[in-house]
Amino acid sequence: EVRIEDDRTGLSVETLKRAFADNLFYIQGKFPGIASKNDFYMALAYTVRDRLLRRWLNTAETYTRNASRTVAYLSAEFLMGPQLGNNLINLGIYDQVNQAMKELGLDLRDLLEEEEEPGLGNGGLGRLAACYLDSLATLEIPSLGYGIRYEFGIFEQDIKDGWQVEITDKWLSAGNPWELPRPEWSVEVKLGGRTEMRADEHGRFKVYWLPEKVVKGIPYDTPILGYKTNTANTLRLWKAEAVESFDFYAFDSGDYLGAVHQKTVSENISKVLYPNDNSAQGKELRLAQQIFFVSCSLKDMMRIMEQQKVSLDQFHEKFVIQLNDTHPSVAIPELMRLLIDEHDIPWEKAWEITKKTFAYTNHTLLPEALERWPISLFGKMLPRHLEIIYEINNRFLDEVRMKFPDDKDRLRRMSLIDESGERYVRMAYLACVGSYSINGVAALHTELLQKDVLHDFYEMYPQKFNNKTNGITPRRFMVLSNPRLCKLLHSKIGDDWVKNLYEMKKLEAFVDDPEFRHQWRQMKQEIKQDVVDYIKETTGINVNVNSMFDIQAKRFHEYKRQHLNVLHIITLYNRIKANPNIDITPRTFLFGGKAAPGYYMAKLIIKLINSVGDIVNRDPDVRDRLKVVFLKDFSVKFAQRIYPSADLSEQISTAGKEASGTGNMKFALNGALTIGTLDGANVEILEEVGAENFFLCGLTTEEVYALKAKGYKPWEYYQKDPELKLAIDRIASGFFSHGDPNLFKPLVDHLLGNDQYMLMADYRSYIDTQDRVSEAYRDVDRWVRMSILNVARMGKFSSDRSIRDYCEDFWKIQPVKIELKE
Ligand code: 26Y
Repeated sequence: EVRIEDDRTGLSVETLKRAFADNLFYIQGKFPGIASKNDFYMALAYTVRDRLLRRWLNTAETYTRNASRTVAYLSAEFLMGPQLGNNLINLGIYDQVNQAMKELGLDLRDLLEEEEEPGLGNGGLGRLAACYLDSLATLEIPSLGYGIRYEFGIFEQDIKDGWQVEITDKWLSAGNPWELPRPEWSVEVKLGGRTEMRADEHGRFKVYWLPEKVVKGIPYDTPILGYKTNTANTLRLWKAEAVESFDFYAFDSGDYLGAVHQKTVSENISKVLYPNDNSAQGKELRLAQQIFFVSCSLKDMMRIMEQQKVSLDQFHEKFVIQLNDTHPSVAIPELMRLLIDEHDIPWEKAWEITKKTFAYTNHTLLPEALERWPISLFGKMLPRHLEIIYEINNRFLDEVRMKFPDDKDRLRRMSLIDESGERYVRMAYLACVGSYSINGVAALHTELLQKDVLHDFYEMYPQKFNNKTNGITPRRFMVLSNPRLCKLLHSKIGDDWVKNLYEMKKLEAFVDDPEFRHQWRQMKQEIKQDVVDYIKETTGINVNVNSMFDIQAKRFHEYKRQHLNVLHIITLYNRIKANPNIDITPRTFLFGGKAAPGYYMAKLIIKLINSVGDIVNRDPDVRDRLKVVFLKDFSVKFAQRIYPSADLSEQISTAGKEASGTGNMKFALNGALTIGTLDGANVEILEEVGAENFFLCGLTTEEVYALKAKGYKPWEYYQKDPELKLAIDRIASGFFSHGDPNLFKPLVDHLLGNDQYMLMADYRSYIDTQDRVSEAYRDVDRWVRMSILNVARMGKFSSDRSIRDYCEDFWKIQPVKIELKE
């Protein structure tokens, strides 16, 4: 039988080869003899994109026809990672494409490596948004991701002389085959100026906003394919451009250069991702970014409603808007403004709609990460929004007075305006008042929000609060990133777990099978060998494949305590120096992660790791039993390579500081054991895998609070623990800094002075637990069992579970099946 396949949709190896050659010729304009690796990558990417477009259009058509209820996920960050491999997995054509490339003399893995990833996020929060898009599409939930198309994503990290150096991330320079610009859906956003009260054409008084500036937002759409479904949802990112007509004034007056300058100013809005995570800076451009993408997105939703003939009164029925932290929370006054000023809906009605539309996810307990905007800055850029916020606040404080009469202090505490010094708008409070749901991202985190950071709001609106423990997508963080483990799993339990991670439980049946355990260990060795080769290639460092891979990969922040890990390394080193023949479990310490460019202490910790590595890696006494490697430029692409190789996952934040963590889940799902504190989702991981399969250390949140309350004296711990004292003294003496005692002095002073994150208090417990880890690792059989049980019990941490919970608990959205049609 001869089957003729369409070159743009066919999935056979022959058709894929033909389509690939066609795209190389007609899109890239190259023949194989002169094509670069990037040309080949692009040709393949377009070949895959063609195969996705029908799903995408069928999905859009179905949603439009049904006017389906839709989640709009608003996020300033989407840390998507490379798209090609994920699309191959989700389309189910990885093997065919692999074969097609092989027959053309190309290596698919090389082409996958070629992709420049869109690093449009800092870390956890941005990556969570990306995992959620994957799950929404896989669960066939109508949804749109809305964000900013930053021209420069998170900086690239280089290490020079042990220090972090930042390089601009020009991710678009080779072109982006995954996006489609949609200029016909551009919108305009007003900024600055003033408001004025005037009568409209009917003689009614209305507020008019006379902006100083208007910028244009152009949407760029990226398809988000579900895993083995026909659903392809959309990620819509906004690029800022100048509005032509607005430059006319300048042209008229002959100020051509002035007009061109204005154009650059407008385009600056989507120029670069702010590289801070968990610390708000209150910068004007950042507020401009927020209102820009939020206003574009709300107007886009209104356009969609108009197209589907849904009345604006029904906004909250057509859309639920999930706010990914407070970064998009100016959507609350912006929706009010659009409804009241631009669509003549009365305040009460507009407020009812608004309150039923928004849901707010909080991602942090750190006070410095809570966004507050100085009133002066806010009013200058968003004069109308400030008026609306004042009105919301007046009405809200009346409500508080009703519920809690004669409680002046409560009013002061809860006001949306902080009036304790310079006046600020408190964005988290605005989000609480304007949303019908407020959630934390792990059970402990939600509990702490209710008890502490948002306690007053919990008393005011207890019914709004709920927990949604984070999750990760097993498609990217298992199927794509760990083919070896998947193959082994497939031979024992099939692959139902890809869509239902609880199915992983079936693995438990094999834990007593010695042959299976042997295969498990074999597999891990092979993965580690790949990483050993990679490290040799990129750093020149020789790593022992039999050593324990002890990995801490995450953003650098003092609360995450990478320096506690360093104190452990130094302690082991000191033990070797004191007794060179000591019997020690060989370890390789791997670090990865970026520090915010302005965060001095975090950068100093990176320098410390590299300095300790320089000494430890070269000391002949160590005899290769310890290695310290800093892997630069940690990214999604890199994460996928590194998670599968871990034996031990470091999750050692000060209890009460890490909202959830998601790296903890990625490591455990790939068979690493965790050493961790009772913080964030660690608590739930421990509960799932069992305390006997988890290395718990450190103070609990209550103990941290209690110790702070009674007066914490870090210096006493240092004095009382000889190993701790020796470790600190080594740093302070200049031993790791060519004899310079000043280099790490700020760090040492911090630790012995106030030690905000309580490393001194947790040191002993951490070291003792690490000693138990070392002991356990020597018992290969026991370790493998624990590893298997960790993987088997990770069902809860699929982002599919998280998204199902969101859908059922408060989004109230049902799946919509997509039929494939021409
Ligand atoms: C205000 C601005 C500077 C800012 C920018 C980025 C503030 C915070 C952030 C990012 C925060 C973040 O990534 N938080 C992490 O969110 C993850 C997903 O919920 C959690 O797992 C993780 O514990 C939390 O630190």
